[in-house]
Amino acid sequence: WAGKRIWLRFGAVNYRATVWVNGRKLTEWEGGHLPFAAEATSFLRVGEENTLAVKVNNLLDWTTIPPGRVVKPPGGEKPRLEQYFDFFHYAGIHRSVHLYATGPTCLHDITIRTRPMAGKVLVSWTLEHDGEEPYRRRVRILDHEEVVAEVETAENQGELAFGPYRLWGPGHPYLYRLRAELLDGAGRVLDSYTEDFGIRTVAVEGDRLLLNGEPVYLKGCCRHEDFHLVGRGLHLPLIQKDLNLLRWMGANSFRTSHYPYAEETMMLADRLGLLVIDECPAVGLNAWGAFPVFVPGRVDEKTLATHCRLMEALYRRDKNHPSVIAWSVANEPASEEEGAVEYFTKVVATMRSLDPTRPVTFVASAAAEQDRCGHLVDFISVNRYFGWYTEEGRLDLAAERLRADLRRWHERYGKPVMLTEFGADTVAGLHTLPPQMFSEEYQVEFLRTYARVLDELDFVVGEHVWNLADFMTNQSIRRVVGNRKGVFTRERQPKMAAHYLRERWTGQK
Ligand code: BDP
Repeated sequence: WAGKRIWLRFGAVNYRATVWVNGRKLTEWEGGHLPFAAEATSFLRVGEENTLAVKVNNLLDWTTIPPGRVVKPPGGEKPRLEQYFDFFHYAGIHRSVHLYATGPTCLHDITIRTRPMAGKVLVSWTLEHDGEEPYRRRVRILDHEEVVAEVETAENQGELAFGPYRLWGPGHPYLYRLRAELLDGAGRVLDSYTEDFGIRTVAVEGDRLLLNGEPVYLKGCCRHEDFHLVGRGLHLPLIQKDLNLLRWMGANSFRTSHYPYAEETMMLADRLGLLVIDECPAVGLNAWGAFPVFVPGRVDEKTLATHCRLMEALYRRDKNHPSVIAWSVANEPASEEEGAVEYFTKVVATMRSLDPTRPVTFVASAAAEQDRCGHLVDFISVNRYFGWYTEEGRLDLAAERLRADLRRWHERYGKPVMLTEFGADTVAGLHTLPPQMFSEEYQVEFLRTYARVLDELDFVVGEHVWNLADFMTNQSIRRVVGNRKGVFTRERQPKMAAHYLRERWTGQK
């Protein structure tokens, strides 16, 4: 470590973090699910014991993403945190903390974009570095150990071409590697980094979502980072287990509801060929309207700035993953409100200026005729609970409502529609005939009913069941120890619905 630059990197701390090294403040960060790093060289004493202290604060307010607020009840009761989302608000250091060393000149970031053409692919790359100006950069593309393209240049960006090449996609998750090196005048390597990438295109055309030019239908479940033994703490076997369960059911995709997942999840999705709608942590915007983030004529600039900053952090972290096929900029914002248009015009524009290569969506809960923001996005995403929160127990009515509702979205915007959530709370082991709410039979009938409707509508481009597994929430009369809409239990054992989905999805194209 001696003579090197030493850095500290936190994978995620929920929600605010202040970091001290040997009693001196090193850095602070706000945003619960994304990484941050700082150089600690001058704070550390190499070869001695050092003290690292982290203060974590999970309070939310109207400028945080997600928003929330501390309510002080009259009469001297303890203040409590009011949250506008349906998952347990775990506080703490949720992901790995790394201490690492670099030379004085080091790579900070790599951006890789691919443009597949007939017979060859163009790979454009951009490097960011820190410290002294290196003499040259060497960039190589590796297919396993074989170098298929190489350049040495004084520039921080360039393009490499090679061919033939293999496309990335579900069923053929072929990955290449780009190795970037910073060189000094004598050709010595000052720093190097190797990043995986895949070659694939994604586009929206008419009523279709296209992957590598072919229509793709998204089948899968939303998840939560949640497990009875570790809460939201990073647990690598759980990530492997969850993605294996998705594949066991024949799923090809998931959404990172309602916040960015661990980087390891994204890496595994690349390797397994799963498609990901990558969601930023903006859940519950304007939900209760007590301190609205947007009202006609006024948008809370501080919230908007946090929102855009976190989307940029998400983009920077996840931009090179072939698995990421779309960005979701929010879950269930009040898109029916007039102020939402100004707010989301800015949010979507920010995302597009960062990344012109991927479709952008937000996940709606409003009725199609009331929504005001669908024109801003590339495809429509909607969450629906007919037959659960409304039309309770009436799956015949639920089917009618769903059909009419999805048609209205399509008629209104003429864009593909994705059903991003649908599900029914189910207590594992509870059986009823005829099927009644909360029973395993009802969950299967609920999913089957929705599937029938979706299969009739050719503008629907995917279905994500809510949820892969049961997860913890705050206590409420609506929750039987957490949200039970999992098709697996919180311990990851299947309910009947998991077998039903496996039958549906493995039998489908
Ligand atoms: C949806 C939310 C999701 C909830 C789900 C439910 O997007 O976070 O957990 O409802 O109520 O509206 O189960």
